[in-house]
Amino acid sequence: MVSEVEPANAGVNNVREYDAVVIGAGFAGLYMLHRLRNLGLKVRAFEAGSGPGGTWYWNRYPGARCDVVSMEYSYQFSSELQQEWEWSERYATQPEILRYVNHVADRFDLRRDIQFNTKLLAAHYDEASSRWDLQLNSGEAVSARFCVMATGCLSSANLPRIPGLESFTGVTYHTGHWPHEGVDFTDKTVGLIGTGSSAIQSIPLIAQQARHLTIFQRTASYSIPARNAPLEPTFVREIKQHYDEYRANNWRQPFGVDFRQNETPALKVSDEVRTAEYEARWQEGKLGFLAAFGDILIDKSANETAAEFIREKIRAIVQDPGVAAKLLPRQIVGCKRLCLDTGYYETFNRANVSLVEVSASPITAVTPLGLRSEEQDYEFECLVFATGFDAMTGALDKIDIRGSAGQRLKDKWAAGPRTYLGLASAGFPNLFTISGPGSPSVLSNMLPTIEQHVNWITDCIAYVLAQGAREIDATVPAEDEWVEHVNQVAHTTLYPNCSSWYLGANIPGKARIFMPYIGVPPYVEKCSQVAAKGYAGFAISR
Ligand code: N01
Repeated sequence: MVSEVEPANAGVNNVREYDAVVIGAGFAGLYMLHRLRNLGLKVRAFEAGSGPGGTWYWNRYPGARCDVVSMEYSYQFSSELQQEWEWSERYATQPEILRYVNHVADRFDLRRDIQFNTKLLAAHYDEASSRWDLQLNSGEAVSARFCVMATGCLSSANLPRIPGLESFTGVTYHTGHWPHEGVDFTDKTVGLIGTGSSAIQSIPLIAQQARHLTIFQRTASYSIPARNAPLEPTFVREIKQHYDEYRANNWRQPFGVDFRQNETPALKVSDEVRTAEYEARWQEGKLGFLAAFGDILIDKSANETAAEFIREKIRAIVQDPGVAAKLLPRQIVGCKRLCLDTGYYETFNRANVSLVEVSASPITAVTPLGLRSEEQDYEFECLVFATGFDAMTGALDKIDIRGSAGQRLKDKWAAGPRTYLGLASAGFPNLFTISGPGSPSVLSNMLPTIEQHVNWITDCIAYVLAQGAREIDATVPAEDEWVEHVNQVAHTTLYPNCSSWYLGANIPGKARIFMPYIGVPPYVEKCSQVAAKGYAGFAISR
């Protein structure tokens, strides 16, 4: 078996050697580099983009903004950084988040150890040396003892394979790979496929510029008004004075965000009380709408009360009853990610916007002038794909990762990703994933849980080195038990009940397995216990 596998750096001279490499320089990669460097290791990070930022570097579409409030969506490892950085809005825009990322890269002098414009093509584990051999798209070869994948959960764009795509004579865009110089849609006719978060944020702004915007909707989404506003200095001062308590409180919340979780069941209160609670949360403008009652994500009848409240709002906002009817979502609210918007439903009252339901009449082809559905042809000059990502596994799948005995990660994960804690996968020693499948990741406030992963990995590597050990690898029984547990927890909720990217259902042929772990506090507790027990569930070899 081993002899069949070509080392990733075979035939290349001048292999650069590191103690650790970090793949990606988004929020996860930057902090990982910082921690490993402070451990005294020789570390190098490789990043495909020309600058740091990961998802915030690539997703530059109009209206791109975080859906977690900025005072929470920020690093907490440095109290000085936390105190000195000033967010300007309740929900930060992509340009502001990118400025923050660049500030962090400069403040902690990280750039000197990052190689930009560089993609990892292959990573092969050499059992004889217990090192990872890496092949980069620059032609360079690198060897490292530890390899940390900070490749992001939503970084591999999903471009649907619609026949005729190359024949389109206009310009195409994907929200996840937006041109850095921006796009001026003034006076253009535009077609846009998708109605997820990226579409819901960009549609109102594109509609303000375009001569006509045609939106192709396969599944109507639930969205809550963001009620974004400039941050009040007194509010910021108050949080900064008590930032540690604020963060500590968030760590106790199910999703690691302050959603004011109410444990009362939705059907245990009167209709008036229930509607008043939904109304208060609709006015508040946070994803915490779903925390209004304790059973919204557990019980279908409870869920329907929240779903119907949002449908009622849509009927009230959208003036044309026919268009409103098309915009009414029918699936369980929350089992696809809830969206936050600024004027999304209102945009359908504009004369220059039309909505096409592709669920009723699927898109069959891209034509030179636009799109063809089963019923008719549509023409436009620009075509925007707001079609999402091959989430959680897509970025790793694109790299030829081979562990012990030449096993490919892609093959191992063919029936769904298998990890221990979302941090490691058995048979891939000394390789860690930040926000990997099987960890809370996308069902948490990403920044804190990234930090939790980075801190755990740093402590783990320090432990392995202190033991004078050669390698650390998740054991198969521990991994099997964890995968089973992730699945069991998911099935106590309504999350697996619709065709979401959490399940891989948006990618044709992808295994349908619920990927994120639900529950930040028990997850953090489990990781701490594993570490306290000398990395229980891992095999450490000398
Ligand atoms: O992607 P999505 P996204 N024909 O997968 C449709 C985060 N995020 O980029 O639902 C026709 O949600 C697809 O239809 P359907 C956030 O976690 C955060 O919008 O599969 N339609 C869907 O409508 C979010 O959840 C923020 O039936 C097709 C859309 O395209 C995640 O990223 C902002 C199609 C894709 O929606 C992904 O969001 C943006 C086809 N062949 C993103 N293929 C904030 O922080 C796909 N679709 C606010």
